[in-house]
Amino acid sequence: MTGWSSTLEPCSKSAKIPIPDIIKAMGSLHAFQTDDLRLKPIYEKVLVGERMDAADALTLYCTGDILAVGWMANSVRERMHGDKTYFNVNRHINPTNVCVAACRLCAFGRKKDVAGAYTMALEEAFETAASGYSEAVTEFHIVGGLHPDLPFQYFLDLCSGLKQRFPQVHLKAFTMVEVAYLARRAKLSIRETLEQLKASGVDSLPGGGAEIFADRVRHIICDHKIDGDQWLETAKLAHQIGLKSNATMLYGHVENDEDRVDHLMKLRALQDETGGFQTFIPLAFHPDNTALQHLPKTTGMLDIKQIAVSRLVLDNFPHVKSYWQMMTAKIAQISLRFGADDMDGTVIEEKIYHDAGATTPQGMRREELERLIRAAGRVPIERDTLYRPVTRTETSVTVAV
Ligand code: V47
Repeated sequence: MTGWSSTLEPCSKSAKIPIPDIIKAMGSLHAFQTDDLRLKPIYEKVLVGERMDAADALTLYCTGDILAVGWMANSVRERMHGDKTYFNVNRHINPTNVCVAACRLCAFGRKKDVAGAYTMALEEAFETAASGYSEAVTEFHIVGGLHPDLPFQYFLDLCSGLKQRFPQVHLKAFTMVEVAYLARRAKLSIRETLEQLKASGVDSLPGGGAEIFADRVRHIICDHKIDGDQWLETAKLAHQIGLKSNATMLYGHVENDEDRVDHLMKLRALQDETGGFQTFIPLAFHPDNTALQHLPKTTGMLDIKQIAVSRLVLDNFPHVKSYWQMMTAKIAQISLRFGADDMDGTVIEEKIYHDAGATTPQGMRREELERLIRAAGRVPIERDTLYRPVTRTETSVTVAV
């Protein structure tokens, strides 16, 4: 206990100690402990940096000892990033919610002539982009429905128009599902489609549309989307032409632990091959207003565990993001001690989760993100989409290259 008395003030003065110092002092006191003997060999692997296999991953999902899993994930996270915790100042743009797919998981997509369906004219999309610009955003995150009539040229013009107007903003645009659909409509190969999107200004791809790769699950939740292998193949092609991407996993619906493990293993195998993934983002299923609204919402325990298991299994992914919009700010903050090193960004206007019943705010100011990160005992680092630190002054935004 000598370490304790030398680093902490007596209780009566504890209110004056900054929260991060208290958390750090506690960290050094806690050795790994668990009553679940199945976790011991996994702990041995974590200590020496050995890769988890599928059986380990299943054990991590099955155990009730969330603190032991969190301890291991946190130690890996700290080995990789120390206290650094990333966020960015971004704006979501959803150019259309018209979608041919009718996925059961989704509350955002609409058929084109029904109430609530919208498609932005290009000028409208540029105005939407500009309305977040007062925050000096460094990223536009652009995703939308699979529109049956919009020509490929619309998307090329959207990206080149945004680049022309906002040259310093990174365009993280179009999921693998959208890319594959655009390719089909334009009668181009996936590679050609990606090359044209890149030439028009796309800088990287978001991680959406991955859902769960297992066919059995995909048939239930998103029957009309490309299958898991096609998603992975599209990501591989993107990486091959020099576009980084993220990857997601939608959990908390009809999948089981084996499906989740299969999903993580497939992503890890592709990452071994290409190294093109930056960030893994587990997405909690929001059932409201979807065809699966009879399903219960995910629990805090599952959300936290999903973050921790992802960090432990995806040893070749640089970052695990706890997307505050989807997790809630409170769970996202706690997950910074369970494996996550990124909270996503200011967002400004979120539609996909809010159509599905999310109760989080539409956006968050950068000061609030920083406050949450500091209160978790971590050091906030504003990043650009490629994880380069961003420096702000009253009048300028600089990215360290
Ligand atoms: O692909 C759709 C999911 C994704 C629901 O790359 C739903 O940085 C829960 O991918 N309940 C789009 N999830 C969002 C996405 C994303 C978000 C934040 C950051 C990044 C990134 C990517 O949202 C879809 C789908 O998996 N989704 N409907 C729903 N009802």
